[in-house]
Amino acid sequence: MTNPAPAYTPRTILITGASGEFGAAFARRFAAIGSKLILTARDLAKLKPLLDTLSVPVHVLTLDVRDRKAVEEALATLPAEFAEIDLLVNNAGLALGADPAFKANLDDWEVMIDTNDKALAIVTGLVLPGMVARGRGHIINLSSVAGSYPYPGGHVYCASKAFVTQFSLSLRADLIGTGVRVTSLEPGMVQTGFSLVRFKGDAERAAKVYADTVPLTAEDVAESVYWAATLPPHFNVNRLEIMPTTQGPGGLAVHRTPQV
Ligand code: 8X3
Repeated sequence: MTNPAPAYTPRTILITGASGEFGAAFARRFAAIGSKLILTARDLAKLKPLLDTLSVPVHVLTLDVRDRKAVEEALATLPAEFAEIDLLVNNAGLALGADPAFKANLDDWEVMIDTNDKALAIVTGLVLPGMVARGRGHIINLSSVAGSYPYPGGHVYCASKAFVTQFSLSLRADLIGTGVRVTSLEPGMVQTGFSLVRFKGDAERAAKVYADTVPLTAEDVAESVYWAATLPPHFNVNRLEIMPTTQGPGGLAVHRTPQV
């Protein structure tokens, strides 16, 4: 059985952080419906395996999304056939460290804020005017359940994702009547290299996060992005929170001091 054509097909899609597992899964999902792809990655070599599998037109931007000047130049000089971005997937982001805030590495905090928030806002700010001028477009921001549910060791990562969600919702307020859609996508546990990055290469610690349970996969998240992006243009998904069935909120902690 062939899949029915989606109600809406974004023709040109910009995906940031495309060399990671999320980015690759998103790229493949949209390549399957023939969308043209603009992919950003810091390291071209890491993007190569994905590029080898794609049979749609692809424009690669080898840059760090935290480098505002590089992003400005790259977006201002897109080839004509890629210049009209229908869908921006702000995917670049990371968690670094999970120690308590009072033991955290401040460099990690800066990198998370610069990548998850500053870069996401700048890329959005650069792409939005064109979308508004064309009267169509969609921005899907990769937030997280961490933006809604704080947890020990989450501090700046959780806060950075709360920014993404609130930024997305605020954009909706400004974009009413423009035809431009915005979605905050908020996944829970997904088995990717996320934890290996968070724990700085400690594979044993990273593996424990996913041990003895059934996490979501990057393809599951890609399916959510695809769903929101291919709905008919009158239908906006404001927030989409997804989790594995094996995950749920853990409640509030109470410190108790035994009375003597
Ligand atoms: C990733 C989800 O729960 O590891 O954003 O913070 S969680």
